[in-house]
This record gives sequence, structure tokens and C-alpha cells, in this order.
Amino acid sequence: MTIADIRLTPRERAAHLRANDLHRLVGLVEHDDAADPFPVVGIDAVVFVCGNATQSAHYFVSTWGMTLVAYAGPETGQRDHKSFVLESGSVRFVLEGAVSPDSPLADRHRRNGDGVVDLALEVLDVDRCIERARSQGATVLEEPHDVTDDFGTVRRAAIATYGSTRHTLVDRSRYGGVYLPGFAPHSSGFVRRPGAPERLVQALDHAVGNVEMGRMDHWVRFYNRVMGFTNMAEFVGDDIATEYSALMSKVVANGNHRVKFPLNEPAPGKKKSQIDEYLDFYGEPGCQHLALATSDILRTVDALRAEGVEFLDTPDAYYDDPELRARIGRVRVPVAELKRRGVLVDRDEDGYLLQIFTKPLGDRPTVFFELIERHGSLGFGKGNFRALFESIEREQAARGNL
Ligand code: TYF
Ligand code: FE
Repeated sequence: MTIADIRLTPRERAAHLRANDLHRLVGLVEHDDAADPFPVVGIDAVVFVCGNATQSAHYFVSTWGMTLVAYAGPETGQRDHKSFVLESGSVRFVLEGAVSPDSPLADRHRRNGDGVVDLALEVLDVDRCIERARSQGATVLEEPHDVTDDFGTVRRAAIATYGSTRHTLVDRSRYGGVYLPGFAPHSSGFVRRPGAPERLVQALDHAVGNVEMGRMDHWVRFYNRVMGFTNMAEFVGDDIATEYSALMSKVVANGNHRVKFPLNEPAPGKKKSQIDEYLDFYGEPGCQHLALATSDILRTVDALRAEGVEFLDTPDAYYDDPELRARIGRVRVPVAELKRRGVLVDRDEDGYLLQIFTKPLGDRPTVFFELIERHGSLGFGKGNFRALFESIEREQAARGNL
């Protein structure tokens, strides 16, 4: 079997992605599902709670070039809240906002602000995964059950992870509808103006969780035991924690590497950790950032900046450092092009990657996005941690939280 033979999801095929594209974009690899106790196909959807999902949907369409594909709300019989389903390449976001003042989502938003409530996973066998999860001590939030409409049946269940975040498990092998039963296809109403950005990102590379001090290894073991995820090479240990930033980080991944979950915890340092700032404002552990893979980070950053998206700045000194220049070597564009935009570069034995980080997306200093363009490297930008964390800390200080 070669990479070209890897089975793609219908959504990936609909997005005209090939296995080789996904290998390049997110490091997709071959994997034997038969030997896996908890075979995960990939991330089914990232579900957000929003203070105003109606307006956030406009933002993701007009600014991030996503496409609105489905909707559920009072008009479709879902009286409690509105749900907007947006896609870009194989990325799927679901934005949820309370309609009823009694909606649990209103309480959730009061607590966390805008944030990720669910990292839903597409799996091959919901019942088998739940059995495995339960036997390993996971909290089952929803038992396996079928949901059906004219387009078929989806089998679902859910387990709890860090904070109030959940992993809904979805088997959509018997379903042909646009998202889930209860959702209506949506194509009108959000008309893209000519020249507006379109499909700026192609895939979800990783989703990072921030957990409390001393809890990182607990959650690494949770993903090891419950989901059979393995630890990726890139760990950030005491060196990073003590020298210039107060955090520790480890990464777990599923067998095919479509799902990569770095987990951060605050570490004692001279200053208040950026992870503590997140925990203070989110109110509990939660998803810190989503890394979105693009095949052209320069075009993507330019388009987003033109729409008003703000990125962390990188000082010129980063690009002028001879040590870094030597380590980076040759990349696909002149370094001046990266410098102009503040795009970071990291290289390891497998290749290099380009990355840049947005400022927090909502009102609270919590969730943000990363753009990543991989060229062989399967890392997470470890070489950039110093420059990145110094930039994050400048923002943290500007907010009065350092
Ligand atoms: O996902 C990662 O590991 C990188 C770097 O607070 C990173 O994107 C790590 C911790 C953090 C911000 C970025
Ligand atoms: Fe990241």
C-alpha cells in the first residue's frame, strides 16, 4: 500500500483533495485500522459556541472564505439554538448560538465566551469505540444511538475530554445528507461578493488543548489509553518551561495522523503563563488553538489581512539572526517575503514548515488560529517557540495580564 491508496472521506473527495495532498498538508500516513482498538478516520467537525453565531457565520464566510453548507434553527424545528455548518476544503466548522434564553448554550457562553465545545471525531464503529473508552475509564456523555432522516442514518455517541470539551463520535458511513439529520442544506443568503476570499484553508492540521498545571501527562495518557493515540516526537520539556516561557507541551496523534492533539499546561515561571491567562478567561481547560493547513500561506495571510484579520507580529531581528538563517536554509520563497508578512519558519530532519498565528479571535484572550504550510516537516514549530512566545507575551502585557 502506498499513500495514494489511502481511503479518503467523501468530504475530502468532494473538496478535490487527494491522499498525496493530505500527506503534504497534514502528514496523513497509512494505518491499519483492523489492529486499532479505537480507529479514528479524522476530525468530523469543530463545534463552536458563539455569542452571535449568525454574525460569526458571516465572518467565516466573508473573511475566511468558508462556504455555508447547512443550517439548523427555529425554522427547521430546532428551537433552542441556531447551528451554521461551514466548510473550507476538508475543514468543517459548526457555529452554535443560543436562541432560547433557557438554552444550555447561553450558560456555556456566559462561562467560556466564544470557544470550542466539541472536537467531533469520525469513527468506523461508534459502539466499539465507546466500549473501549468506557473500559479505559472515559466518561460517556451520550450512549450510542441512531439519528435518521431521508438521507440515511448517522450513529453517534459522545465522551468527555478536558474541561467541558467533548468528543462526539460519528459514524456517517450510512448517511448521504449534507451534515446531520435535522440540518437543511444552505446555499443562499450568504452571497460572496466578487473578489472575496475563497477556500483559504484546505485541512485541519491540529487542535491544541490547554489544561491545568500538572495535568498534561494525565491527558496524554487519556488519549493513549482511551483512543490508542501515540506520542509524537516533539515534546517541549523543562528547557522551554524555565528559560523563556512558562508552559509544557506534548503531542498525541491517531494512527493515520489526521488527528493531532498537542496538550499544554502552564509551568511555573517568572511571569504569568499564557496558559494561565487562557484558563482565567476561559474559566476552565479548553481548546487553545486550531491549526489550519494551507498550500499557500502567503496568499492566505495577504487575503486575511486585507479582510482585517490581525496576526501576531514577528520582530525583524527574527529574520536577521544569522543562526536562524543558516538553520532555515532554502525555502520556497525569499526570506524577505516571509519577513514582510511575519511568517515563521522551522526546519527539522524531515523538512520545513511555515506558520503564523492570529490574535485571539473573539472578545476574550482565549482561542486563536494558526496557519501552517508544511514542506515535509511533521513538527509543530518548536524552533519558533521563543519568538512566538515572546510575541504572545507582548500581547498579554498589552492586555494587562502579564
Ligand atoms: O501547536 C503547537 O505546538 C505550536 C506552538 O501556546 C504553540 O503551534 C504552542 C503553544 C502555544 C502556542 C503555540
Ligand atoms: Fe500549533
